[in-house]
Amino acid sequence: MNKYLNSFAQSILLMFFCLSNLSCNEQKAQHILNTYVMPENAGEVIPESGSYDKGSSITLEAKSDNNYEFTRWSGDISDTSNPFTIILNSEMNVVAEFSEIIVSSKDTDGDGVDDSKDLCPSTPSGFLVDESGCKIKNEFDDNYFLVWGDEFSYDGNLDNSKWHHQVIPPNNGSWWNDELQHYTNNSKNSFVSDGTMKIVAIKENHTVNNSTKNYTSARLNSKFGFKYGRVDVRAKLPSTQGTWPAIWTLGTNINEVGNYFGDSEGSVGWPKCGEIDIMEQNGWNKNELYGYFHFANSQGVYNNHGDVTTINNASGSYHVYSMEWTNDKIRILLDNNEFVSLTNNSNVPYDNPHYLLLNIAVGGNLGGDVSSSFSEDSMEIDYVRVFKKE
Ligand SMILES: [Ca+2]
Repeated sequence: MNKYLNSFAQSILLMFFCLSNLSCNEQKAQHILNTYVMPENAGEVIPESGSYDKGSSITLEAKSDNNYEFTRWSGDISDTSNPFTIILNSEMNVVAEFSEIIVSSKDTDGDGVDDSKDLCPSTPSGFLVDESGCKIKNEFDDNYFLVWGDEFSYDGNLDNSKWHHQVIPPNNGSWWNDELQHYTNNSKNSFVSDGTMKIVAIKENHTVNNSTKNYTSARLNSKFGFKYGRVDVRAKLPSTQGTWPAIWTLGTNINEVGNYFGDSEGSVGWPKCGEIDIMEQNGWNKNELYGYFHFANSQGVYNNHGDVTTINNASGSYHVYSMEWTNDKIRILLDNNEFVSLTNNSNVPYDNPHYLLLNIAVGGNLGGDVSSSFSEDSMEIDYVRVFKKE
């Protein structure tokens, strides 16, 4: 109470004093200080803009927000000190300039994840990583990590950086095995939607180099070659009589015209290049699945080895079709259960890189008679993944 009275009394006294003395008005004169921040939202200046007594000594402090640092004062002052003290003898405009902090980027293991975020900073080259920079483990076998794949988490045409369409019939205007289709790169024969890739066989006439076929389909090559590893493909198969879907590999050294690798990795031809059929389904019994090896033995003579297993509801539900390939064994698996294997030794040609093929043939040796009611049918692929051991 006393303090308030004292203060009130002082104000009254000062008022009388000032009424009789011009210099008092000069002492009470104020000036405006305007403070600005550049760029906006980079930080703040303390104190804020306002009116202050003429001649005031004001200490300005620039405070930066995250990702910015103070660089200099500009406007009516020019200095780099912070805090900085001014004497307010006139209206002043002061700008606090900030600059964005660029975190020095370094990716020591070259996996695409900056060291500052990389929880696994020494990933060997060739392995794909998650957002923490760590290898992606195979869901069935802890020894394998992802090196290539397509999750089909996009819409429209296939990812051109990963897939090649084989469209040139290599066998005098036809494909092999008396098949009835041409393969096209038309988007109605292969496309991605709703998280899966579709290969669609269609009953329609199509002509390539004066050769007309009554069905179209797609035959894809991975633009990725690999030696040894594990392949997992999760897929639903077609159900119509006469369709012959396949998930398989060939040596990149095949000399077949129109395949992605051409003769860039040798041209030994088939069967010397080696073939691994991870999944084939015939056209007449959709509850049977083939896993097969076709190859030339050490004398260059054609040979094969394989087996058939039973599959239930291959068109109505997804199954995982897999192959594990090491320098001493190749295993073929359905839903992670091995049903055929081949010893890999000098008698078989399985120590060269292979590429993946995905296709539906129509008719032919393993397609058989095509249903008269066939109009179109598809293979739906949820993912294709290739893994390697570290
Ligand atoms: Ca890294």
